[in-house]
Formats: sequence, structure tokens, C-alpha cells
Amino acid sequence: MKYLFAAMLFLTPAFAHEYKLGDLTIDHPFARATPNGAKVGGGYLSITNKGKTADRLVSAEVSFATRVEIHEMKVADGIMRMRELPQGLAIGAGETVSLKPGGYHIMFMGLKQPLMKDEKHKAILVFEKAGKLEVDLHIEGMGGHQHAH
Ligand SMILES: [Cu+2]
Repeated sequence: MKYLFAAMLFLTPAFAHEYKLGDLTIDHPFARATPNGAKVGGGYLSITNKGKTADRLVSAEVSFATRVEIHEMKVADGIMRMRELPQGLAIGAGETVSLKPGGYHIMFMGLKQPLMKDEKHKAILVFEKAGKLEVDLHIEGMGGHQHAH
């Protein structure tokens, strides 16, 4: 029984597409496929901080874009607005923060190539305290909104 449990634990990370870095667990990093000629794209993941102190996602490094920023998106006065978080995104002790379409996201700017569904791209996440972590960014289909056009 013990061995079976260990085997399941071993299999879980690949299945769930999950990474650990110190006290941080990073789950399911992905980006949306981009239409031809698009100059920007969004990256998403969730981060759980099991530590006793806050950390920050301060930046990310990818080879397919010239610049990467951490953004926040929210509705203000009925208009969806996006802004850079210059200090990065805080993940408080014991918190889970989700970057997802319509909310916090990693913004890839100056795309050198379109992001194609089912591709995987290396991305390096940079945390203020935990340091750097290389993850596979899975490219998923375009959002429903883009499909409508
Ligand atoms: Cu953005």
C-alpha cells in the first residue's frame, strides 16, 4: 500500500504539470495560442506559497518574446483595463494566487513567432526570494472571445 502511494506521488507531477521551488508550488503554466501577426500573448499559472513569508513573481524569461511584464487586468468604470505591476505579483504566506485569463497574467510582448496550440515553450519564472524555475509552458487553444471573430 505504501509503495502504491509512493508510485502515485511519483506520477502526479507529470500528470498535473506541477512544479516545486522551495515553499512554492507552481501549477499548470500555459499560454493561449495567438493569431498570426499578433504581437502580444498572455501566460497563466497558479502559485501556492506554503512558506511563512511572502514571495513575489517578479518576472519571466522566454525566447519567443522580446519583453515580458507581469500584468493585472480588472474592470474599472465598466472598462477592462490592464496595467503592469512594476513590483511583480505578491504571493502571501499560505496563499494561492492564480494568473488566469481576465485577471493577473504574464504578458509576452514583441512576439517573435505565433504561439501555436499544443506547442511547449520553456519559460523561466523569476521569484524575488525563491529564485528561478524553468517550466514548460503549454500552448492551449485561443480563448472563446478570439474564436468569435
Ligand atoms: Cu497584459
